[in-house]
Amino acid sequence: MTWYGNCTVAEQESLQRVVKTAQRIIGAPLSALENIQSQRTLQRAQSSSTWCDDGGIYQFRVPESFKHGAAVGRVRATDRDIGPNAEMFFTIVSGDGMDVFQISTDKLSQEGVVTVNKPLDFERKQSYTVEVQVQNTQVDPRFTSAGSRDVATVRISVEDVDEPPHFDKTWYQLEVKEDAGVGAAVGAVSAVDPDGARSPVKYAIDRRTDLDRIFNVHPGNGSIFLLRPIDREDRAWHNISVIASELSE
Ligand SMILES: [Ca+2]
Ligand SMILES: [Ca+2]
Ligand SMILES: [Ca+2]
Repeated sequence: MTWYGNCTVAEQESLQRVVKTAQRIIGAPLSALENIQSQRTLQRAQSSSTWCDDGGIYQFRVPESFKHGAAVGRVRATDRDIGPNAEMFFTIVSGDGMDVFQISTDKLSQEGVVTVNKPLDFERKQSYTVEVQVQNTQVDPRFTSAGSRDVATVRISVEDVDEPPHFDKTWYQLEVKEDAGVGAAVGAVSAVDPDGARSPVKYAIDRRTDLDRIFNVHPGNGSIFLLRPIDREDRAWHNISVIASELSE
């Protein structure tokens, strides 16, 4: 599921080091070296439109059930420097998944870790794109224009998960007169399968919450009715749970 690509970023510092070394060795004036450097920067800028090996695009897949904080994938940028000059950090700078996903930087591996930030729902949106920027944590201000940062596209496909039915309310308050006879309707509950298949739903009373078997529910339509006579003076409130489950083919 995780795709690793090799990307190139921030070779500017190493170039700077080469320039300085060259200056030391050949004693050339800095202006001439800066000229060479800017030419090389230009060449790099022209050739760096492909950030990652795979056309600058990362492709991740994530099940819609993944919650906040779950890792979706990692992006990696390479830097020819070592030590503090190679330290980088990743940010999401744009894209329709900007709020839905976050990126953090793994300090050990220097990789960007894309994680879920907001709930996913395959039935609502199946793919997102984000632009990820990587930059060095320590940047020489003379070289901020090019080479010290780069951007890659990350496409994230949301995968379908078979989800359980959802009730349209988290709780229902129903009323029934104490003189209602056995078989009288008390009310109804309703749950639907959020998946595209819209599998039929079957209802049942959680018998642990109705040990006296006073209520029953129609398995097909969620209507709740009395199985036994009730007496308000004996008991004014009954708290029962209804279980909705999916009928899979
Ligand atoms: Ca869903
Ligand atoms: Ca689903
Ligand atoms: Ca389902």
